[in-house]
Amino acid sequence: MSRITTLTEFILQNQADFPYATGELSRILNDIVIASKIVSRDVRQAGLVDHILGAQGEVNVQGEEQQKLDVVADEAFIRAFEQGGEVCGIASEENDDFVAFQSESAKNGKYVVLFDPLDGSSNIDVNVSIGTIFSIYRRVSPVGTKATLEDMLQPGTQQIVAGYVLYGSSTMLVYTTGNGVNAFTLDPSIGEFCLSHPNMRMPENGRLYAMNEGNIFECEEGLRTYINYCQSRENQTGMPYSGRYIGSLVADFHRNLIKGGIYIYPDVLSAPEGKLRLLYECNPLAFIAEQAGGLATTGRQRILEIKPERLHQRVPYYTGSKLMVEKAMECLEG
Ligand code: P6P
Repeated sequence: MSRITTLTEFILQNQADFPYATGELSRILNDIVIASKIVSRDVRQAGLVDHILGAQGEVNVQGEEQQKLDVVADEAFIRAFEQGGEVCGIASEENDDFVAFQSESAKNGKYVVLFDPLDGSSNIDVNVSIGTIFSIYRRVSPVGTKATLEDMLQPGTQQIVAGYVLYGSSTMLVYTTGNGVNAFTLDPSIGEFCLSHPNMRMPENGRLYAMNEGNIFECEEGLRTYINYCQSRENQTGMPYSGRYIGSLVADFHRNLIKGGIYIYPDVLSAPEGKLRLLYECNPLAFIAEQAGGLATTGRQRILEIKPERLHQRVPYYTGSKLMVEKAMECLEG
């Protein structure tokens, strides 16, 4: 039986990835591990514990009905970062504005974390996989002061760490520090995330495309051309691709990371800038995609190079296998 490497051991073994960080980033990653285990426990109980299942009755900044688990997950991550002492502030999908932590120790934190605590939460009540997505940046404001909006509005190329937690048939944590992508599966019997997919590589090509085709008549002609290509025998497989759309970004992304594929959420009439949020959905997954050999663009521009202007800014999103994203971009160019 091969030796088990826990995430905690892996982080310590690879602390050299952050030579300047003297353990601070490792502690933030462990904050994420703790919060992920709490959320995983609550997600697994969602169908059993009435007080969690169902809508919170509130509407978040996105205009989406907030699910109680959204709130639970948001609070779990915020609490972990605030108590961990290395993070000076956060931005989250569930909070209208960013949060600058008030304690003196937090003001001395050198990092900010942007996250979507529970993406795909509309799937909670139907027991479909959901996920947490996170990005860690070094602050640009002076240490010792409160975090600022500028700390949050950095291009994705400035990310130090990015990752996601997938609450699926198993709970997995996948992350990159810019030295490749590694995935860990939670073993509930010992309560540890264990290295299960070292040095992940996204297949250069694939035959799975993920898009809400209900939008097909609301998107641009070039995208319809690409979808027709996927459904034809003209593609490199000589057979129609398979459509696989879970309606949960993290689950669709993770499948494509392993099997190859493309995920598309374009700008459509009902969402002229696209639906997905740049800071805490598109950027972290783009960092992972590129680190695994894939691509992430707006269909025309590299996601990581976009200079953010607003906290909840949305962008069109094409991400996945390199050759599939390139073909989609070629079709969009007409
Ligand atoms: P639609 C979930 O709300 C989400 O942000 C992603 O996880 C998912 O891929 C997408 O929106 C689904 O959106 O419009 O197809 O229901």
